[in-house]
Amino acid sequence: LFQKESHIPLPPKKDYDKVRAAIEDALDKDDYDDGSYGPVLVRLAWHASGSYDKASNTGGSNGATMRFDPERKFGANAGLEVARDLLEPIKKKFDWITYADLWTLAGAVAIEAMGGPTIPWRPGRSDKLENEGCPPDGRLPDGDKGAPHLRDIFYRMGFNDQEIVALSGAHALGRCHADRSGWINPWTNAPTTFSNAYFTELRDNKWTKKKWSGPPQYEDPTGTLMMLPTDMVLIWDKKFKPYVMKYAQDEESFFKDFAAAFSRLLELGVPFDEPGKPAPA
Ligand code: CCH
Repeated sequence: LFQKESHIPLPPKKDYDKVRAAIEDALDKDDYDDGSYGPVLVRLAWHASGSYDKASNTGGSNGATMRFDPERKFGANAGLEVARDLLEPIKKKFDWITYADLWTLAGAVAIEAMGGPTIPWRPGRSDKLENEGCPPDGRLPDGDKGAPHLRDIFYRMGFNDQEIVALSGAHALGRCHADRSGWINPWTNAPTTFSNAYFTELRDNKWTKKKWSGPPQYEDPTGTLMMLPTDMVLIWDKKFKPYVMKYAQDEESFFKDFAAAFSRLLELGVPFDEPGKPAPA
């Protein structure tokens, strides 16, 4: 009996710190974009989660349905295969973690590694099968729309105006890619550093409509930085603007509010055993 038992494999120890370390190791690469995969990992975590609809309790990070058609082919998700492919060897190595947990953890780890706040994160998401269904297209925001659209999209997830502005501060990171969204350029001069620079740029820079044949975007006087129409809305709308001014002035309050909102975003629709309490590893 003793011998027989010794052949039963032990269940893997779920060491999330090892996964965190592997994600951190994969972040920096000199010849990719601005030198880091961090921004695109944050975008993957956001797009996996931002499909949530509170009324029907559908969509969200649980399920990792972006592995499948049609969701992986949604226009909004163009380019996110870069992030999913980067994480694939980590998923192979730590095969006990679900894609849904891995993608959201990668977003949290990336924010932290780029100098941002600690993002409360806990495991507990499961992966759906291919035939279990993707959320419908059109649940993520379109950059060329106005304030009503932003509110429709984020209120549907259960966020308020303050949280919309806080979450938008993630555009301190990364850039637009002509071949992914049609837009070009980064929002800030330090796109691999998490900071309140998105808000200081919105507040302090002079933004004018770019004259080109591409989709509508705004540029600073040097033409190197950009804002989407939905970014400009945050200083044009009288209810959004006070939060832009607050976060531009006070980075600590931005970090605190961003961490809370981003953590909640990653958990939308996830059926944790004990709401509010970390699930056991
Ligand atoms: Fe975003 N985002 N985002 N975004 N986004 C893009 C890139 C990033 C919108 C549109 C775009 C959030 C909110 C919005 C990131 C995080 C967040 C791009 C360029 C578009 C377009 C894609 C490309 O070409 O590669 C719109 C509209 C909204 C409305 O609210 C929120 C919320 C978050 C996270 C909390 C990050 C990070 C990037 C950079 C990705 C990269 O690859 O550099």
